[in-house]
Amino acid sequence: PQPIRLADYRPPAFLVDEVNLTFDLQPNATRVKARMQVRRNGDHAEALRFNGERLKPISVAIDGRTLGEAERTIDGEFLVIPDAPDAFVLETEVEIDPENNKALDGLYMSGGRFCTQCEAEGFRKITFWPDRPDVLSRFTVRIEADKAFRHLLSNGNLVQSGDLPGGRRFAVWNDPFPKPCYLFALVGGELDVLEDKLVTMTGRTVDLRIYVDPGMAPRAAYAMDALKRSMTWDEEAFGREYDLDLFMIVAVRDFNFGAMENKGLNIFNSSLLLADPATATDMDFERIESVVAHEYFHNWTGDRITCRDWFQLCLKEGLTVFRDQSFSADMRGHAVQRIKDVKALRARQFAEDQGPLAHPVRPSSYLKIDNFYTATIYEKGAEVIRMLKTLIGPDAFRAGMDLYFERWDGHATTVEEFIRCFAEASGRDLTDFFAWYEQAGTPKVTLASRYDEAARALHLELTQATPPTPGQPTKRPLPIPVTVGLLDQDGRTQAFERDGKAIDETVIVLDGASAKITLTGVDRPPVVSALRGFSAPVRLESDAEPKDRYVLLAGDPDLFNRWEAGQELARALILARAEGRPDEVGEERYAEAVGRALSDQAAEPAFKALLLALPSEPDLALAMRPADPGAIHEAREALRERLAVHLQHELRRLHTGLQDLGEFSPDAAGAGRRALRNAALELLAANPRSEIAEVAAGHYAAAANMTDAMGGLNALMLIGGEPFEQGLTDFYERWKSEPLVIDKWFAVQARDPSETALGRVIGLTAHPAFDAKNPNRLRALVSTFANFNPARFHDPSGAGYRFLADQILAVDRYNPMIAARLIDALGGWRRYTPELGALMKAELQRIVSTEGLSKNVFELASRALA
Ligand code: HT7
Ligand code: ZN
Repeated sequence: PQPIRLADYRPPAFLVDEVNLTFDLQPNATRVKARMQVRRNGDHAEALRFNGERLKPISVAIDGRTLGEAERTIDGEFLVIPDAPDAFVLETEVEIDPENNKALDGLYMSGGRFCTQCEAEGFRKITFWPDRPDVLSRFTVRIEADKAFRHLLSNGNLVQSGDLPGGRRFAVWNDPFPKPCYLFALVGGELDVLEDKLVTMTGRTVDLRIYVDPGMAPRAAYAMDALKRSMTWDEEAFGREYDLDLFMIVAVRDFNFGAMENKGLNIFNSSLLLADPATATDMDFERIESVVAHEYFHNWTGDRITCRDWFQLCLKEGLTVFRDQSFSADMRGHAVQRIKDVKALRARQFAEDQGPLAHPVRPSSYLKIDNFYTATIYEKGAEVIRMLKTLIGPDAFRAGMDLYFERWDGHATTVEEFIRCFAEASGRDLTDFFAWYEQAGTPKVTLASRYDEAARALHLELTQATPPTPGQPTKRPLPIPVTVGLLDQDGRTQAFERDGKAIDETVIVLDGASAKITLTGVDRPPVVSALRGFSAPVRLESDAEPKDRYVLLAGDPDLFNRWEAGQELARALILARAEGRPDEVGEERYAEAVGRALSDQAAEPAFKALLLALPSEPDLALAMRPADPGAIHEAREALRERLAVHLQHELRRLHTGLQDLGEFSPDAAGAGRRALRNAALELLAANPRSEIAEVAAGHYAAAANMTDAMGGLNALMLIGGEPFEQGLTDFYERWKSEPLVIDKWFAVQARDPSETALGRVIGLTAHPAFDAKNPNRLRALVSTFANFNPARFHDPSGAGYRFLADQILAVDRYNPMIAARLIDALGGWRRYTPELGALMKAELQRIVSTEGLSKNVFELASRALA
């Protein structure tokens, strides 16, 4: 297959200004008629080539005249009309089979309902169309279906609806805003609806509707609340008002991704929409809040202003993640949110950057764009915007955003044009900054410091280097904002001077390979707190000693760095043990420091819960060369046991004292208390004393909400044996009719690090409740096992890898997008011990040599081997 390259971009040869679509919905034979106003774009004589995949053509007509076979051809995945006029009406009719569409891309059926997913290239599976984001059209959509499909929905405003003869219904929708076809949506089925209203900043009333499975409307209440808060926040933070009179969200059970921002009709994976305290955990509530916000924010950053081509994906995704992270920080607390965002970035994006699939935030070629919905585009894309704000300041940033909205509203544009708005608004030359979009890899920043007591000066030397990534052997320096503050040896904030001004904190911009900076007025020997708030997506290596990190852990006013100091100490302890090196940090001292942090009355429970969690095994594997997951697991468990024994009284006190007595609230304060209580229990589970099993079983049995039930079941899983088996049986019996809860039941077993877990996971693929065609269920078992159970996935026999490869090959036959997402776990094979790496590589080779492989899986597996 030939790659698509950014350098080959050409404007579309034909545009479609208006389209009338008519859907006659039938599960196995849906008819789609399209009546398009088409015009030639520019002075050229090219043939018209519209995309079309898996379509059964019925007819093609131009200006009312049906074209004969010789006048139009179906060339592979294109409808080709060699002699099209300059402006004309093109009418097509095709037939499609939604019920047998298990790729969940285009028009398909989920739970007996029709629904669509068109990003990135699904619309071509619905009708012939120039399926690219720079063709913007006004859509009018008529839907006809059997009356059993009571709700017939599409984008925009409802123009008309009613009954038809023969027990059928119809609805006509018009969307006044021109949009690319990837934002088209249609839903047809029997649904319940939760309704509300919101008055916007200019006093307009918007109707809000969330459509869900019958009986589930009460579980949409939290999503509705999150939606209203998002709409108001976007007005306050970015001056953006909603533009239609109606905003709809539909929940579906079978969905390849989290959610989709179709104009005025968002479609959500039900796991990211439905929640009540009995069935959803605090983490579910938190994710629902952030995804509802994310999809809503796309209305301006994605829908009103869209991407010129798919290489510009970060233009909408990185920016919208930045916006949803800012929203969540305002809702739930800045420090805790930042720590969670950075944990996710390191777990997913840093790992991507260290492997064969490393790519820039704006890639320059691809085979299947579906493979590029990556952590680099999303999370690193958001980090780049965060740095931009740090570099030019909040006022110039807001002015740049205002300019972007004003200049590009209603258009498809590029990252260059986006950055140009900030250059103009700030008066700064951002040419060098652009390299953040074009260069892959995580820069390593080294910091060396020297204190001159006599001169009261601190000399800092910063250097940067980015390791080579596939296709980019040499790297240039990037502008890296490094936020720095100073403490004294007693942990008190220490003021200093820079350019003659007294300050507590400063941003040093490292924009060459190295830089030397002197901070003056430093009265006492300092402890340097660098990269505060994780001011850039880099790996920082400083010459700080363990004693400095203890000072930071005890009292850095920058809570991100306070947490980071604890993580670095723990990482050093675990890796020293895993690699058989002497411990320079002191397990006892570390345990005491954590104990002191836990009893700090001023710190929030949510923050303490984060402090208590040791770096994850995948995180540790990134820091060990070659990585030995078995040794990491044992070393981490040893430290957990040490902490559990050392802190047992404090942990028991927290576990008892934080019990929820009042009514459940999903807010940050309530969630923080539960997080700390469950983190205490998780650590207690590492204490080998048997009575812990009783505490965990009691916790599970007494749980009044899903967060605590899962906290209890998780602790029982870590303890293992009969109490865990009893918990699993009880949980299944209680929740077997709730698919989203049963996903959790599969996932907790997939995370079990005990030796019998792989056999159990393989056995679960034959469980009557396992359905590999449902992406949520498949992810719960297979993806959780491969990505979150390193000790068992990396079994020295290679059986874990074989299991994953078998699953990938089986799923690829009907859902290539989901199969391709599973490749990641094998992609980092070069980072592991030679024995493990060889076994992983062998499975990748088995995958690429399989006949009939999809482009999606072929692209990722072959790049992983290259
Ligand atoms: N923009 C949406 C991306 C998406 C998607 C991409 C590929 C295949 C299926 C998909 N479903 C949704 C989601 C978002 O980032 O908001
Ligand atoms: Zn998005």
